[in-house]
Amino acid sequence: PQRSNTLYKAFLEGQELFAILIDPDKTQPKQLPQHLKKLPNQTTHIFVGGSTVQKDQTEPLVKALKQHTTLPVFLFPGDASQITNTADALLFLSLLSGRNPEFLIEQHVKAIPKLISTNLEIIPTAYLLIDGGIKTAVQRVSNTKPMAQNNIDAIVNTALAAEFSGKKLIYLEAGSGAKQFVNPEIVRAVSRVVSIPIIVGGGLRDNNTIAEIYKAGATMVVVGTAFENNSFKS
Ligand code: 1GP
Repeated sequence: PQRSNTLYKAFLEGQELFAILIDPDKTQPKQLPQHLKKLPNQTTHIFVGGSTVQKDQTEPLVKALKQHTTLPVFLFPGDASQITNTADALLFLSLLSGRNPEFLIEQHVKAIPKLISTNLEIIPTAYLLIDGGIKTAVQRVSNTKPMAQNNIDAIVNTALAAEFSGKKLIYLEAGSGAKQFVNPEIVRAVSRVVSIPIIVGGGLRDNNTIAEIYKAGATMVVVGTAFENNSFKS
């Protein structure tokens, strides 16, 4: 089979990418038209996903999104039940900061019946949970510990091990609603050694911080909570 990598190419083009994360657990399809009106101008992608999404919540939301926006819709799933062929791409996430086989390989195998003949563009993504100063949903649901922000060597080594294992993206995640976003120092250290693009999310609320994150070497940032509660400062 031929698999496309058209959407991945945008990550290699050097543009600053900006994703808004919509959690099907928090947003109903009928709220979308209003919701999308407040998308920041710089938005290039919509991510859909969450840690505690019920089985049939994702597909109706993605279908509604496709009616209201032409931005690419990427699945950012907490587990295999959140996969729907109605989106454009799938971040095939391995939680490499943790050692729970469920999120290293088990959910991936469970996803295959849905993916075997999919048109989704599948992007192998290393997902590293970094301590965001509060116990986040990812930590609770995945039953793994985040990496300490001051353990930069371990974070860098994990990111490089991910690249050498064939991952195409590194996602540095402080967790939704994090008090402390991923320190730009961490982004800088990772970007010095890896050659694949870096995504940063968790606790980002304003464009000044985001500018620092890009400057440190991130290709994409992801904003969820600040968009949901209308507190994002552009
Ligand atoms: C995406 O989980 C984050 O990586 C979103 O975090 O909700 O804190 O923006 P926020």
